Amino acid sequence: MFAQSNDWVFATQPQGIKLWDGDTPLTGDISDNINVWDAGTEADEDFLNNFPSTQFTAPNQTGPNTGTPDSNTAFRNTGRNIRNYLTAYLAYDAAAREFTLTITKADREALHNSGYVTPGILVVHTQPNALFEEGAPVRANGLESLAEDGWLQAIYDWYTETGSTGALLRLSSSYSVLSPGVAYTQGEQSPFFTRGEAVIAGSGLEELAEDGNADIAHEYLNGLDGVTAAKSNTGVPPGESITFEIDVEEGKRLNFATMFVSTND
Ligand SMILES: [Ca+2]
Ligand SMILES: [Ca+2]
Ligand SMILES: [Ca+2]
Repeated sequence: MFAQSNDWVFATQPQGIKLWDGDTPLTGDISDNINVWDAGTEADEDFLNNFPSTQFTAPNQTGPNTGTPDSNTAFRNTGRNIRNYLTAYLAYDAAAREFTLTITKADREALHNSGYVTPGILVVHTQPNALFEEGAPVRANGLESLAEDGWLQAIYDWYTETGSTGALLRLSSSYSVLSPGVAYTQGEQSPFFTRGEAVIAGSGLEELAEDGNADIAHEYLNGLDGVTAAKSNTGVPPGESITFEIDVEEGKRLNFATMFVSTND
């Protein structure tokens, strides 16, 4: 959040910053990837020119989430020059395999509203709009209280919420449903697929991989000598689990397959 404002936040484009170009990490000044956004949750007062007259900016307001609703609820780019507010620098330590993001507040001492940069949240994701969608109202993910009050806990709790089995509910691959799956016992070699080779015709792997249909694979595997298969009839929503029961001969190996649903195959 840009304090002192009503609901301005500093953030990248909704799709985030691409950290890798092939094997090359992104490093250096990344300020141009960051915008000054209006969250669209609270009407702007004239905080840049007459801060003392504002009633609902943090910290002039009497409490959090206090102010007139924004007549434009779209999360939108103010078009302001980010370098008048902050600069951002990304470094990469190849030995430790760690990125470090350093945000430095601009020198605004000569300006009426010198402002400050509140605590913030950083997420790693594969989604196009992980934190917000440009042009749409903010979602109920805690971003409003970060934008209006510089309060971090709600958005942090939302992104780190876990399901009943401890898996993260948000972001990255944990967001995708897993299809009904098939579990099976085998000898040394998988009867279902061989790495580097085409899918076996009639094995049901194509239907499983593309459509989340485990029935054909289940029937195919149970028809093979020395293989026992079990299937689930339901998929797995984020944070939940499925259980297979399968009888295993001594010395056999266990294998399973399920579709990562938000993919082609
Ligand atoms: Ca606003
Ligand atoms: Ca306010
Ligand atoms: Ca509000």
